[in-house]
Amino acid sequence: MYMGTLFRKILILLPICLYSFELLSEVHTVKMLNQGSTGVMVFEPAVLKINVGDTVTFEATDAAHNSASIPGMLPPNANAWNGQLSRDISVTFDIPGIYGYQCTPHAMMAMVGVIQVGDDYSNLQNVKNSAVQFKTTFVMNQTRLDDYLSELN
Ligand SMILES: [Cu+2]
Repeated sequence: MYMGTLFRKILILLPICLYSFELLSEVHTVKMLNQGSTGVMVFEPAVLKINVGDTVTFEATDAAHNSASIPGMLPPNANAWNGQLSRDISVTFDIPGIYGYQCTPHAMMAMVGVIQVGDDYSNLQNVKNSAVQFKTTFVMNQTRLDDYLSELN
């Protein structure tokens, strides 16, 4: 009798617990744009702070863009990603730290973005070091990546 009641309570509570857990992780959208509020060839928002376990959908709002992680701008053990041109891609971030990413065909136009996952700054200096080299390839918007990184503090 008692066990039966307890079992029924668990059956009732279990989906509620699973549902609550799901609510904790969010899905964020970053648009890939020819023209944004801060200039041409931009991710919007280009600087994003999210919680561990959140997902970011890079939305192919305008065509001919992609989202790809930049080697040297990932936390240790984090997975790289490399989206296809003109396609949405969703990335779930389970490892905290700073992530730098680019639109591959427009990297030279400083079409880059930064995501901070959790409150972890441990690889920020590594990302900044990589940025010094990376931004030498920019033919415009030379300060963009530095500006984005300076927003993380
Ligand atoms: Cu692009």
